[in-house]
Amino acid sequence: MSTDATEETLTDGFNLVIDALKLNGISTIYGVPGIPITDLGRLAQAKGMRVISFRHEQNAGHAAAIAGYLTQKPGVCLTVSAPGFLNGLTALANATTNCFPMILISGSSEREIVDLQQGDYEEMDQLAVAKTMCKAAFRVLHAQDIGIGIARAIRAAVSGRPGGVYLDLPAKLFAQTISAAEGARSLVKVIDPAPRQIPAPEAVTRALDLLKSAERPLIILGKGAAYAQADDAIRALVETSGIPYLPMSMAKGLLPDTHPQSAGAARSMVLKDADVVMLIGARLNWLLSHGKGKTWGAPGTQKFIQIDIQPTEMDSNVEIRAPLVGDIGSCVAALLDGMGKGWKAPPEAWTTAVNARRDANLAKMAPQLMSNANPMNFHGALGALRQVVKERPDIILVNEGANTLDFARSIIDMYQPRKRLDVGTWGVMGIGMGYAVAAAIETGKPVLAVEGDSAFGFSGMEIETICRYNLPVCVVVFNNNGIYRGTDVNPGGGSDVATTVFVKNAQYEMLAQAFGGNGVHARTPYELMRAVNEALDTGRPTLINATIDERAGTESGRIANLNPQSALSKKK
Ligand code: ADP
Ligand code: TPW
Ligand code: MG
Repeated sequence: MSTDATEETLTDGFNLVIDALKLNGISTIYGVPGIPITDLGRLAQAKGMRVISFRHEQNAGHAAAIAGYLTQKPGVCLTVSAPGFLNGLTALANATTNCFPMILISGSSEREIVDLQQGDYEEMDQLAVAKTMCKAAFRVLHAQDIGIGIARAIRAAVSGRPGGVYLDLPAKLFAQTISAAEGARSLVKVIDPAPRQIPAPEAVTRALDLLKSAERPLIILGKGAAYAQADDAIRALVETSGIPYLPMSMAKGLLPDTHPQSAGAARSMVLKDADVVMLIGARLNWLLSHGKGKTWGAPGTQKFIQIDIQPTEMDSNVEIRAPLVGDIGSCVAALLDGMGKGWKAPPEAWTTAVNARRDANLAKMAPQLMSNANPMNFHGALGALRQVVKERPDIILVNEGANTLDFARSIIDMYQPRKRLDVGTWGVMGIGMGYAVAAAIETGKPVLAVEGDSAFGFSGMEIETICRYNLPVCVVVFNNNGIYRGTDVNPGGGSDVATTVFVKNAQYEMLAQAFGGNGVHARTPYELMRAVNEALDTGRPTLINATIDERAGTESGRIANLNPQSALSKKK
């Protein structure tokens, strides 16, 4: 910039984008550089932002999404045009599906050329493509509008039901100059980006009346409840009400899994037998069998109360008798208020039965967790990791895979809110390393990523990113030689291996060694526990290749029922 007093001081698109983000408290960008955004990343670094460069945009996008989940501020992912944009899009769509706030900022080619389809470098009508896959999509054409564009993107991402937002910034925008004074005036600091939404008093009364009438009430906590950061109020509601609660996967730890009211290990029983179910930030989607069918009680015997910020979520699958629309913090506070002093705990017959079932199921599992089978099975390996998390309740657990996911979810107890990050609503593979990187960066806590060998492969190259930034991430690859298990044979009898089988006994630990990290091979639960503890003590990037019996898993883990049956597999 010129120091000549006669010349007006100018700013440009690059500076305005960064100034607008910083003004709104966004201090980290996850992305992959290239035309036209290389200088944007450089300048962001120069101006004190943290810019984390990945090896693939999908992983940067997943990082941004989980940063949004953990902080309630939209995570920002920055990508180049067309192919980079498309690589980031899976993460944007996944964030929207999971109700995580993120903004995908993508450079794009020149509108005039794109719209006439004249074959620009990385030409694509990105805005049109993105629109169908996110909550909102905007394009900024003039430097004067950058402040408004970013303000709109932030508000759209975090207000109401959070989700993914696309922001299209054409190459030409970055070099546009305007006077620095006008630029400064054009920036917007978003006031109250996610306003509280107070529930109607009559809706609160309706919910309380229904809850009072229950003989076998149940509370289900979902990841919306974890996102809301109303931890104390939720705990107070559960404890004041005395009602058994069931945490959905990412809501584990909102109250410690060892809480006396946890019905986590009595899931089948409570879903079937409860007469009134209160959902807090959980949707009645496939993960809850849509609120009907054989997982649930007889049709018409169960009544639902649902707390959600999204009014159209009500009655999405079954009738909601008491919809409570508002933000979870406000709704839970209103319920607590209404319960007052005269609240009566649910009938003891119910709570005793739930606790008995839970304790029996836990007792049944306990000896399996001590398994010293060699090679390890899932219970033996996860029994060791369960102990690690028990001793270090503030570490963050990232988890993906099929068997590796399902077993870890039920075996590893969580003790604190928002410590379990997993495949979420889509059951998507590939979130692992992106989530691990962002969790370490955003929280400063050590991260333990428990990964199926297939799951790990979707983002495995980011082990270099983890080493490059020297992050306290310990990745454990549950190596059972394949997808679900390693024992399938090619039904055609040819020389190709079966579609679910990988190279046998792959040495995943060497991937970490290649980039200066610590690579370890663990064959027993003891070796696994020792290696994980060392990684978490030293904070050194570590990859542990944990050999799991290739016969141990089951097809699709616990959701085999969702597989359409082919004639081939019926024969088996
Ligand atoms: P899970 O997969 O854990 O069951 P879902 O992702 O299905 O959870 O549900 C999360 C729900 O939480 C969504 O319907 C979303 O609208 C809602 N939600 C997210 N944040 C809030 C909030 N602050 N207040 C109220 N509802 C929220
Ligand atoms: C983006 C389908 C679901 S689970 C899984 C795949 C490929 C891997 C299971 O094997 P893994 O775990 O990770 O080794 P384990 O313990 O059972 O052996 N593509 C995407 N998402 C999904 N969900 C799939 C494919 C899938
Ligand atoms: Mg596997």
